Amino acid sequence: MTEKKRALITGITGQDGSYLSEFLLDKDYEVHGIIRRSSSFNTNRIDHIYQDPHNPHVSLFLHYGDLTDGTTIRRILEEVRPVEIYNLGAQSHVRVSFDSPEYTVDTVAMGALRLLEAIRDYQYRTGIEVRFYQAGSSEMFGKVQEVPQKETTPFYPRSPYSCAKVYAHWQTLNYRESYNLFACNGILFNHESPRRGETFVTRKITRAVARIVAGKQKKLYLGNLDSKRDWGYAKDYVRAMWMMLQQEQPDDYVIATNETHSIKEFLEIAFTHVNLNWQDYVEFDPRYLRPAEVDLLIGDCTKAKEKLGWQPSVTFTELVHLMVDSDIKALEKSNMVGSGFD
Ligand code: NAP
Ligand code: G4F
Repeated sequence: MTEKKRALITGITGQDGSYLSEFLLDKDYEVHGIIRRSSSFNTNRIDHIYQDPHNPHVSLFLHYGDLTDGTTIRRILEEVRPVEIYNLGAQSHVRVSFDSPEYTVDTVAMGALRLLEAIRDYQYRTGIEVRFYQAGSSEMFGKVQEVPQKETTPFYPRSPYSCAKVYAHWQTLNYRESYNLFACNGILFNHESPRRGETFVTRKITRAVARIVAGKQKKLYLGNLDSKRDWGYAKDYVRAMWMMLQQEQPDDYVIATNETHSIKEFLEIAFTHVNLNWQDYVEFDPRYLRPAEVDLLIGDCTKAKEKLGWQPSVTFTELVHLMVDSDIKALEKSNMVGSGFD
């Protein structure tokens, strides 16, 4: 019997980590994920794929660790011996990165460096060829230099988060060139899903729509409604991560839909879907403004289409509808079991 391919995922409990795990398990990988110790459960996005470690045929394993803790990362690498590593772990909220810049940079920039250093030593000592994926972001393009943004567009980061992502991007490229590491940067534009964190604008809106329909919320407080984003579906985007690591040569790719929409357009589609008018519910709260904003993101994913054969499968309207429908269903379900959270 041939051995299963082993993949290690940082950020496995996040939106992308959960979809990527499902994707890799379907492809018969043995999947290992790093989770943070938390005083309350933080595995709700992967509970449905959790496997009892006592089962001899288990193929999903969880390890306690943190990107700020290099010793543990090295130990996990030695134990797991992965051939593919996906670095998805991050303090990924742009607004929060202005409040906690040191922690954000430690996780996002230094975390990537710690991982790259550990891989360099591990690969050198064992001779195992590791393939590394770095979760880069369209936020790195920041202040508009060119539209649409592609792999060659200059970066102009506008937050502690995106400055840290730029650092991780260049280190990844540097390790590829210096140590012959098979390392790829994905430059992913915003991607959403029913598993999107509740404080990102899309999920905040779709969750509020569900709660307003159920009579549990009266107002939705938001910041800047004029910024524009290129929003895709997270399940499509994790497929692209895997595709990058299956190529003959490592490279960097923009993953996007080539469309851009404002927050107002998102609101319009989400509220109209339940026959409501968003202007009746949305109020401005300056708390949600950022010291510096990214006004316009729209990606050109021609390279990914041509070289990877990747393309998005869900349209903007379909994405908004599926998120609203999912939040309505989730709320109905939680009412049925009598959750005490409302
Ligand atoms: P997410 O839902 O916020 O998940 C982030 C993950 O990182 C969670 O598993 C979180 O653990 C973990 N994490 C946070 N701090 C950590 C630390 N110090 N050490 C180890 N793990 C830590 O993010 P996502 O949307 O899935 O995004 C995945 C990656 O892609 C991130 O790096 C993000 O910056 C990047 N990205 C996302 C998008 C997007 O639109 N979604 C676009 C471009 C790039 P807990 O569950 O315990 O908090
Ligand atoms: O949903 P957001 O917080 O996402 P943002 O800042 O675009 O970042 C996300 O996408 C990046 C890829 O481009 C990732 F790298 C990053 O990790 C994250 O996943 O905000 C989107 C827009 C912003 O312009 C923000 O100012 O929505 C605006 N907005 C308006 N009101 C709000 C709110 N954003 C949030 N989070 N909350 C609001 O109340």
